[in-house]
Amino acid sequence: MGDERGSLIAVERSTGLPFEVQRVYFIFGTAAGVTRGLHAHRNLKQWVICVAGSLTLTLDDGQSRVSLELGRPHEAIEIDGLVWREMDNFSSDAVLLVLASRPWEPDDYIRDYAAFAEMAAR
Ligand code: T46
Repeated sequence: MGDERGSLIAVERSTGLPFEVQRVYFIFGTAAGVTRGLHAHRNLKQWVICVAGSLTLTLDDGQSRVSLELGRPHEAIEIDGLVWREMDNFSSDAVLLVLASRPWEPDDYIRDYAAFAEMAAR
């Protein structure tokens, strides 16, 4: 919804968001060379939107891995189900906006790749 003043992007159920948002967070100021994520979730749906800068998001469902170059604020990546995620190659101006279906629940994280792979194989 851009005009001569700049751009505005709205996200709501009617534009395709498939869950009720219970939490919003954003990631910025990540130093060069840092890898974030390195975990999966048991019960969480998320939309991730790179609203500024760029980064690489790698998703792994236990069968295959795909690396996505994020850098377009009008695109959202949905992460749903048992998916291992890693983020790296952050540009210094990168801002990642995340809309989440659940409050922050530390017990929902699976931080051990072998445990994740075993769960994903079931
Ligand atoms: C994910 C990827 C895309 C909170 O206190 N509340 C929150 O809602 C979150 C997300 C984090 N935190 C605390 C926990 C840690 O002390 O913030 C610190 C950094 O979190 P974390 O190391 O989990 O950040 P990332 O970038 O590795 O992962 C995050 C999300 O945690 C995760 O759910 O899918 O971004």
